[in-house]
Amino acid sequence: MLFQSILASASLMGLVFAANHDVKVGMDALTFTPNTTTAAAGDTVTFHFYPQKHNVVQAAFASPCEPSTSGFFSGFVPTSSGESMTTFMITVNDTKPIWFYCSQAKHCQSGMVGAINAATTGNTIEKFIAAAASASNNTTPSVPDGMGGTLSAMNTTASGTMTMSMSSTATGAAASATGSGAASALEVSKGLGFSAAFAFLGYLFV
Ligand SMILES: [Cu+2]
Repeated sequence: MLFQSILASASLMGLVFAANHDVKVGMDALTFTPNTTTAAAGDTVTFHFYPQKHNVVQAAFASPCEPSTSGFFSGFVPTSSGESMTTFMITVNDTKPIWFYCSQAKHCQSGMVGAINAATTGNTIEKFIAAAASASNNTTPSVPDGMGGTLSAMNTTASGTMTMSMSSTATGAAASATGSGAASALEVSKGLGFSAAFAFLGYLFV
């Protein structure tokens, strides 16, 4: 697939040093698939969205269906059928657990939660799911779409040529991380660098 070859090209150019991990959002009913991901510092996690309308919101372990301070937020990514062209990518700064949920309707309470680098004892994904089930609210953050990460869109034209466009609404304000797993200013700027690199590569491929 061209996207992989673009990533490979970027890697050859020395721009990408880390692995990416894909998470499907709503592909299997109200779930993240997989709902736990093990990632190294510097890795990226890319969320892919399925019908009907989901999002990804960063939470703290202690409050599963509430946005964490300075956490990431994809915004709602609707798609009527199949995978959306829009993806949301975050960068993992360290191996501390990162918790997230979908704030649509009662999806969080229904088990639409997930984690990166969750512990296997103590604060486990199972405990997070259980806590989410009894949360009284499911809250959508009042921050811009794409906060703390990078929203991107891939489109396939009739000729089969894939073009890419990327944007990021992450700002310096978004990057005032508290160590809860939110992307730092450095990582956000790195993400913007990737976007620029992709734009450049996209130009080469068109
Ligand atoms: Cu959802």
